[in-house]
Amino acid sequence: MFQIRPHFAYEKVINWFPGHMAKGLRIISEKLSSNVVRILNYIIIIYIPLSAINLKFEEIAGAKDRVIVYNKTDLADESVQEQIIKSFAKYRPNQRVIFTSANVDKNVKSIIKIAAAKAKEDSIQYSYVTVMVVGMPNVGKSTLINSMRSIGVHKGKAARTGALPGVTRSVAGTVKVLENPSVYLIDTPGVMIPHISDPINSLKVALTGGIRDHVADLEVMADYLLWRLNQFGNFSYVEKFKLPGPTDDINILLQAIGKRIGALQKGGAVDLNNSAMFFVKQYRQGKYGRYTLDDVSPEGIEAHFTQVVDPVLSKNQAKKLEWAKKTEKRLERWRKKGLLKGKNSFN
Ligand SMILES: Nc1nc2c(ncn2[C@@H]2O[C@H](COP(=O)(O)OP(=O)(O)OP(=O)(O)O)[C@@H](O)[C@H]2O)c(=O)[nH]1
Ligand SMILES: [Mg+2]
Repeated sequence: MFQIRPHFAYEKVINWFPGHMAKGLRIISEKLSSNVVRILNYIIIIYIPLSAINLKFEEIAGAKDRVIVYNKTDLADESVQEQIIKSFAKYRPNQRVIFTSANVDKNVKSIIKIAAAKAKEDSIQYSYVTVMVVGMPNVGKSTLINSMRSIGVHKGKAARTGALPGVTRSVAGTVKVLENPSVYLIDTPGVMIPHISDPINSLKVALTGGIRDHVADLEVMADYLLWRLNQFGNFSYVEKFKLPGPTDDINILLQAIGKRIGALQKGGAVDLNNSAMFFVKQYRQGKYGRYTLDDVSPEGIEAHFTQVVDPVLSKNQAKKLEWAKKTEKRLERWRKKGLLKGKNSFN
């Protein structure tokens, strides 16, 4: 009889942090700490609304005014939006949350309005506002910039986009998306969580296209996808690939996919990697319905904020304070020894 595995066993963490991300993160941090950037547009892909929160951005953004944009709403379960709004109202009351489908310009105008309001609010000091767009790879940052530009100043594409993660390689120059008041955007390379700790979270990021496929294992991604579809009671793959019934065995499904699409090796054996890629790609295009892979029940979201996000942020905050104290003590010692003249400068 068909039975679903009670747990998905996966121990390996998929890490992907090429050099351009480290460099990008450093430049993002520098620009945020200067006064160049006044709003942070933080894009999160909606079908992993919690796993795609990169705490590195939270850490470096500090108190900077920010808009949380949940993009690709066309691919996720819409009922999740209400729960996300409620949770942000509770745990992050100062952060605005917007839901978009940047590829079809849906709800993008509201982000331009927020930026324009900020520029007007600060008009005595500034006559423009610069918004930096950050987020994990492949969430739609560059697409959103093009969409804002098309809506705001009716101009064509300024940023390169693509279906693979890692298309934008460096922090770009400013792109004007509105006149009077002037609103400028800065595109940035997608940055993965530097040391992702939960193997399943890393698998979800890979499955939803945040990690290059060659870094992750496509057959494991396909297996996880099958397991989740079975959990959701979505057995549409049975008819699609002419199986006798639902299965919890990825090998059975990949064999059927390979035969159906002709993904065969020289001797006639099924090419499992190509079959897995086909299955995963179809999922990314929304061909298996609109599912959200994180636990977005009120308890699930609460656990994420209180047990994952807040402890990491307060730990980092504590580290920064400790470091500042140590530096102050060291400076004091040097001052006493007469090595420092004014507050911080050497003799
Ligand atoms: N279905 C859907 N696809 C989208 C949406 N927004 C962007 N995309 C697609 O997602 C892919 C990635 O978009 P990009 O704008 O290049 O993503 P990015 O965040 O700039 O990616 P990196 O530069 O690699 O970090 C492209 O194929 C876009 O067409 C959306 O709202 N819905
Ligand atoms: Mg990009």
